[in-house]
Amino acid sequence: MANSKYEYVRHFELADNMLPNTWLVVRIDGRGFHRFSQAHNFAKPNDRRAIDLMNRCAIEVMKDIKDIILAYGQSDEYSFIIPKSSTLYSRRSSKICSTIVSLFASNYVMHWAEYFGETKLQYAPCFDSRTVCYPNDTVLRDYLCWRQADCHINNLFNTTFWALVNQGGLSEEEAEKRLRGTFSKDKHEILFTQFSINYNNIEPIYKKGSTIIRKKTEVTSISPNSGEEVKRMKLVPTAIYEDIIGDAFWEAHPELLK
Ligand code: DGT
Ligand code: MG
Ligand code: MG
Repeated sequence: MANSKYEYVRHFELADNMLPNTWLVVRIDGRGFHRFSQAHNFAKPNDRRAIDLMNRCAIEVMKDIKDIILAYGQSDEYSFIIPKSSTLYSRRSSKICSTIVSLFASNYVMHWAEYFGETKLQYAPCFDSRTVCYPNDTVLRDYLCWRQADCHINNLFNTTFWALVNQGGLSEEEAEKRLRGTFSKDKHEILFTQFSINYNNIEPIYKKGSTIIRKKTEVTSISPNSGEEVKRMKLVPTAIYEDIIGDAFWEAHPELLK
């Protein structure tokens, strides 16, 4: 078909291909989740249903978009890591991040009731997204360290804050004031001496956030021909709650940075 006289408008679209041979990271973040968490009565400081739903969405995204090798999530955010060698959508930034965030949000709505049961979804949740490229393995690891350290700092603060309010009888303003200027060790101390909480014993999912990797897993399916059970090994996106700042995680998964 001949080009229409209107087709020149195509040239107003700018190319946004990300640099070759760099790590691509797509981070999505819930829009206004301060309000969203209140509207849906999220437990404080952490709502396990909300975390499990976020993890489920990330797993569904990874099942669909095979280029993603790892995802890391905490609070209302998730980061998806795409390797240097990937040519996904010709590395077009907006194509990649809009596809990932849209898939994530639709899964969030689709699976909401499985995690929240009788608590009805009050309004449509929304997530923003961005694509960033990182030039080498060190910067990529530093990026993930930054997000996990953020999880740790916020979780320690929130755990102490809500202990002071819920168990210590302080108002939110008083708790805020009590914690102003305190260091990590002071919060550990408050938790331990005032509330007999040993922060080290808090579940790793809250302290470390969630990392999704493709784990070799035995899966059973029914052969369409024979009707018999067939067992085979498959790479299945699976949530783990480990430290990803130290070297141990990366040494245990050398395939990630190869
Ligand atoms: P934004 O991202 O600029 O649109 O604004 P927000 O409100 O989403 O703020 P953000 O992303 O900095 O912080 C995440 C909010 O979500 C924060 O207010 C705490 C809340 N949130 C996330 N997970 C939980 C949870 O498990 N329990 C509770 N109670 N709140 C949570
Ligand atoms: Mg947010
Ligand atoms: Mg956030």
